[in-house]
Amino acid sequence: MEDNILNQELLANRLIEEEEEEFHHLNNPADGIKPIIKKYLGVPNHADQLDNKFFFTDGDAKVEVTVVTDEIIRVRLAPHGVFLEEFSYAVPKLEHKATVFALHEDENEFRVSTSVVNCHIRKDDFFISFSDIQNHITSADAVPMHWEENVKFGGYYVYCTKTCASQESFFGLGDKPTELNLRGKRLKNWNTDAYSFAWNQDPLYRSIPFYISVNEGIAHGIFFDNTFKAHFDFGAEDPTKTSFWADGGELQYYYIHGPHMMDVVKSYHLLTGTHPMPPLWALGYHQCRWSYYPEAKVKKIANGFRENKIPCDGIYLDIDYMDGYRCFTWNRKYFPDPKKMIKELAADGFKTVVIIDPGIRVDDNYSVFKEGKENRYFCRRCDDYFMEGHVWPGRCQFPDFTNPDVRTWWGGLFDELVQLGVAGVWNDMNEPAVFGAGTFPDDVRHQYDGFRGSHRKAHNVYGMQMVRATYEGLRKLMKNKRPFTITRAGYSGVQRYSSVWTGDNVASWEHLKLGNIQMQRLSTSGISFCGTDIGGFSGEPDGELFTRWIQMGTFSPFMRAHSAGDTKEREPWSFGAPFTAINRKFIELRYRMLPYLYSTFWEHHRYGFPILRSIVMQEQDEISNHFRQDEFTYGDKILICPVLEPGQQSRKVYLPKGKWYNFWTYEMVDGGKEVTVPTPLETIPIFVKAGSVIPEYPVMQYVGEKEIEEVKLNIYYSNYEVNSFLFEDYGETFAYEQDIYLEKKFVVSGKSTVLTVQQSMEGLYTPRYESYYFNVIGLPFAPTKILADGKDVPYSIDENKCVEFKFTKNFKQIEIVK
Ligand code: MIG
Repeated sequence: MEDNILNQELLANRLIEEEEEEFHHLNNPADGIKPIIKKYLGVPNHADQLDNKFFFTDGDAKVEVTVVTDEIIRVRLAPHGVFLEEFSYAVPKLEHKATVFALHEDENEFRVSTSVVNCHIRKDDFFISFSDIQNHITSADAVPMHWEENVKFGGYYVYCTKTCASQESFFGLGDKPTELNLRGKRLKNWNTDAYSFAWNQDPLYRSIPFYISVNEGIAHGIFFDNTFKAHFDFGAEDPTKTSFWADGGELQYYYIHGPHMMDVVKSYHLLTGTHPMPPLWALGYHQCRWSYYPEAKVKKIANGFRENKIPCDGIYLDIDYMDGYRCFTWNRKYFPDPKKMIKELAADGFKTVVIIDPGIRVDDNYSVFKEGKENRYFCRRCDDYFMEGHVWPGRCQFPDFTNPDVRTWWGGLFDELVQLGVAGVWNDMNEPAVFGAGTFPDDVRHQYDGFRGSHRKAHNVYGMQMVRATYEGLRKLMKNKRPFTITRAGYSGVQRYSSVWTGDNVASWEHLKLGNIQMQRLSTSGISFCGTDIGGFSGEPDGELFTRWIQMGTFSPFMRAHSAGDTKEREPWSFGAPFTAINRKFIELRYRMLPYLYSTFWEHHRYGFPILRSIVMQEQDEISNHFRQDEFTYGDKILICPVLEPGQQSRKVYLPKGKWYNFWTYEMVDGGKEVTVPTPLETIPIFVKAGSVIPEYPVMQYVGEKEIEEVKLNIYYSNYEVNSFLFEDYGETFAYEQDIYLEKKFVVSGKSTVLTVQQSMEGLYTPRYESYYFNVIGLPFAPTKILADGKDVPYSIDENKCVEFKFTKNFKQIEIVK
């Protein structure tokens, strides 16, 4: 290609020379055709303001600085002064929410300020930096923004290089299978089907161009909203520099101020959205395999759960349920009457989830292909040929999910599946994956919601738009019921449409560790509803590894066991004693903690909190915490440390500052240090923050198995005041969007002679149960009486010194008195 350009250039020059001899033209057009090689911003000589946007120019290139909120400032670069049209799949609506902001100018700089941050544009060299109101610089260009012409495709490679401080740490970036702290790494975003991926393999399935820096105890985020192949260097090439760049598109990034990592994550969610509330059952246990078929096998697995008394809600049909892998069809030999089967499964509490891939078999007798062909819904190459490639069904064409008409059509295709009773859809292979070639060639064209582009621009959003079409279709078809969706590929904002799993991992201890990191990282990167294939997709776990994985999975926001087709049976009872009993105990624990997880999900959905929180997110000031990646909290109150080594009988666990209770022994421990915890196979370290109220359901074999008659409230004594929340609603409708839900707040505060618990609530929903069963843990005194809303209530004390009693769910205040 390069040679070609040179030849053309030479040829053009020669022609011009020949012409010039005869006509003596004034100018030499060949001057204009030299590609631009690494051009840097010059000196800003001018500033303009239009509402919340500020423009700076060096006479040719333009930079736009937009005040989005008090904490968020967006920077864009137009190499020749013309910005691309504003459009983003990640940020559906850019609402301007800053109250006060202004432009200042002095002899050294222009400065755009909000009440929280300053964006400095240096007059000498166009360096852009950010500082907080104490004038502490948090992010600064190391060289001016620059670009290089892309001769083959047009447009520019765009680059931003910032300084990297000696102790700066980096987090985020989605599913990268490497250490939690990304310092010293160079990584790439290009969605890739990465079967049996390895530690440090890059890229994987998702592209989340968002990272958080923590330096000198202050966090900020950079969201580089660019869908092209993008690169990040966190001090890898040069320890003093952090860079991000892309093979095309616009240099456009959001600076998101902290100062806490949690603030950054919340602001990132403000831009890109959160997960909708899932149906409550989707927070239960899911069982998957490639594949359970025929029908008798599916039933056998389902019965296995009920017989073994192991709770389970979701059961999956992988690609073999289809007729020749044609999406939206059934293999009638294996599944003669899907409606009947799904109904019977549902009667036993199982929700059926089916896989749907993007490849549509080229087959004129297949209605989906015919419709897509007639309506020109499939992707085409640069010369208008259809994009064809091999995947499971054989030769396939692929819907252009970046076209809104295609999305609507696709969404409608789920009609029959919904009528059959399917409760959820699993979108796989949507990187998109193509056998042999890996993915589509670059020249494939996409409609891109009217903003047109090649596959270079659409590749990283293809999967997200597929699951968006799926989700939006299901949402319409299921009326007021919440659909469940799961996707492999995604881009920033995919959380608005789907849960994700980490793809084709391996049954190894290394992958258990990786999965733990990946889930924390996804949670930090906007994708809270995530999980790994429990047990490892390929390879064979032994009973110990499988059980350790179930234990970790109990605290994954999404909990599903999955395995490849060529592996041995892999259900929670497949490994015999003592594993089955331990697996059961943990899956039961998952169900007991459902109201806690559901409330945590609400905090995510409504307020933008991540579900899993790494230690660094809680105590970023302490540099040693930047390297902790085993422990995390599950919501705000429960600390988990999975056991990640075989044969491990005890392990060290770091507890953040404050008081904690060992979940198993009720022993109280002071945090802010590491403690050694025994880890026999039956347990993993679980600690509960003092002062917490942890709501608990009775064990059920599936969500909705029985009417909840009483909710247990586990109250952990503390001598300082602590708030806890409980969210309740119908669990499967969108009534919550009409504000039909209940938010309860509990305030626990203890003294040496009394523990008080207050409850307040807000909302329009009324749960059906009438009473709470209280279980008070860690009381430092023997009670003489318990007053509930002023009335004496009887109580008992069990062998662990826990105080138990019952009272109405509408209580306002409980006092437990010495
Ligand atoms: O080429 O549908 O990651 O979960 O079981 C393999 C079969 C296709 C890859 C997915 C895996 C799924 C499998 N799929």
